[in-house]
Amino acid sequence: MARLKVKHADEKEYLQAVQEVLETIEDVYNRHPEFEDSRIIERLVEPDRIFTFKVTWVDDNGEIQTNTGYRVQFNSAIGPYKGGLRFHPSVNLSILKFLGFEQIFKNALTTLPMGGGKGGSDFNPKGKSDAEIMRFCQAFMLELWRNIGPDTDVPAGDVGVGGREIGYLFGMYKKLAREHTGVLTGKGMTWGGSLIRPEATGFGAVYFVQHMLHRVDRDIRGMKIAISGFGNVAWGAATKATQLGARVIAISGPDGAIYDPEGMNDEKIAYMLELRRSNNDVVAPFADKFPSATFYPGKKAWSIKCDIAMPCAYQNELDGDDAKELLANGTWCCAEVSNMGCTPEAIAEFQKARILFAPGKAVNAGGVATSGLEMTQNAMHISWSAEEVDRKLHEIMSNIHHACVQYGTQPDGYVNYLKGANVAGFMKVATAMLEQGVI
Ligand code: 2IT
Repeated sequence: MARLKVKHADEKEYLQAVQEVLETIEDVYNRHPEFEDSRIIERLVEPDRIFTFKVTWVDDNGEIQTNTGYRVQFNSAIGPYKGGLRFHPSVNLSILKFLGFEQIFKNALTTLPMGGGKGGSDFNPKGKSDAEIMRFCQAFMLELWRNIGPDTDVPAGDVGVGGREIGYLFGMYKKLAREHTGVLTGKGMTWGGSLIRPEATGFGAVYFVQHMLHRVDRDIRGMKIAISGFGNVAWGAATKATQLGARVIAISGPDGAIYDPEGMNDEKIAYMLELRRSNNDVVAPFADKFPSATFYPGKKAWSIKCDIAMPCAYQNELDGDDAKELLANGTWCCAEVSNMGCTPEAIAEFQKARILFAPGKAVNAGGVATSGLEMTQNAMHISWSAEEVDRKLHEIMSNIHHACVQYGTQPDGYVNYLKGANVAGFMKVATAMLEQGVI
């Protein structure tokens, strides 16, 4: 860690992600001298390779715009590189390396054969027209296509990249490579996409929460849930939680939080999607449309009293002070759905209070797991029914929960899900690296 801090002093998100994993796997690592002999940690924290490229495109005013594109191919010990693309102005190498590093363990937890990768651009989709989004995606793929492939590296969506963007990216890949293969996941349903993939991250997260609750003889029905964000992941989580009888009383955006004591319903959930599609990145209009809702400018969802908190937006969106506020309000479960949504201080608060806390790489793994199922269907040239995919997703989330409990149960019975997820993911990847020799 000390060496990494010197080498990558300015990559704070990457250092945070590595530190969290190393701290939690320490005792297991020390029980396996063969890992140390093979320098597994030193090899694991270094990406296999990183591509950085220029993306130039012309906006609707005829102005030439330049962005930076990236793909981090982090680790392929257990399968082809797999992970999303993030389009957001904050994107830089530190963020993509943290996401790629997390993805290695998350993908291992799914039990499917997928390595870890991540990519994206500092392109800001906010306020862009559909034509501009298309031209940007095409220019991005013009560079990326030579480095990806259905058995090499399979990107998907992440923040700022949804079905529309995957469509434009896929169209350009197909034109350049002259092949129609499963090179991306999150595709449209008529051209190779998997049913349930759009819902999968949020649905899987709620299935995971159900398992956590059932273990302590509780049920999600009637629980008050605060969700942050209003994108694809928040939408899926709100949909499933509402279906199961929970009350989603808060959502949020960069502009503030919405509190709706009546909870979500089909109409409100559909409106979340509409707000997202408008590309304005504001949640305030929700309160204009629904009289039961109030908008709190500049507030986070964590200021609202709830049983269960589900961060569904960005890294470090829930800090130590937010955790204290939630705990003071009686929150007894936090399921991180965003990648690294909680700061180390927040996690420490939750664990000190002995409440249920599970990390993103376990809770949100249903998204990439269903991407894995999309790859399987593409490779077999078939498509499964929604029921079939949902059943498999259920089973995967149940297995991940089981692995967390197996590796994370403390002597006093408290389940440290963070440790459980990291150890389970690490053991699989480290063993695969050992067996494949020094490469
Ligand atoms: O963080 C994630 O796991 C994703 N953005 C989904 C990745 C994928 O390949 O489906």
